Amino acid sequence: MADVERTLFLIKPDAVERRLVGEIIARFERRGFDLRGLKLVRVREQQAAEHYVEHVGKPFYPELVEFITSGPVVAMVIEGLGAVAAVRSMMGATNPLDSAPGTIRGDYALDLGRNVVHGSDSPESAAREIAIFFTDAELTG
Ligand code: D4T
Repeated sequence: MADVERTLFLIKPDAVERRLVGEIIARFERRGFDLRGLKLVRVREQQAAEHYVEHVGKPFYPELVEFITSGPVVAMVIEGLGAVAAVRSMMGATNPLDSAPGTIRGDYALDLGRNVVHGSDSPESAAREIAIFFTDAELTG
């Protein structure tokens, strides 16, 4: 049996601008996940740098930071059985051209640089990333 996990999930500026927030959150609620944190934020440069620390120095890093700081983002903590892997599978492959239909990216995206959502890739990443976006007092349950 999988463990109950928490994962950090971001609805990126492209999806907020396209008014996809409700549709995306509904998918996780229908699947049976619980929301433990939820807010609309403007990501600061410092937060973006912490969040994308593994990509520092890569050619696409400047665009990555510019994009995630370009407009409001919905930050969420999603909790449930096997949440880290299940949320990743609901997101689809990083490059939307490889994302299966029925996944979030497979249904809503084409462009790798504007790929709609982010989800933590391991329980360790989740703990690190949740702390970048939420204080303990902002999380319920
Ligand atoms: P995020 O972090 O946005 O959920 O994406 P993934 O976890 O699925 O993928 P990632 O960390 O490898 O990439 C982070 C982010 O960088 C963009 N990107 C990635 C890009 O613009 N060009 C590239 O060549 C790669 C590999 C897309 C997602």
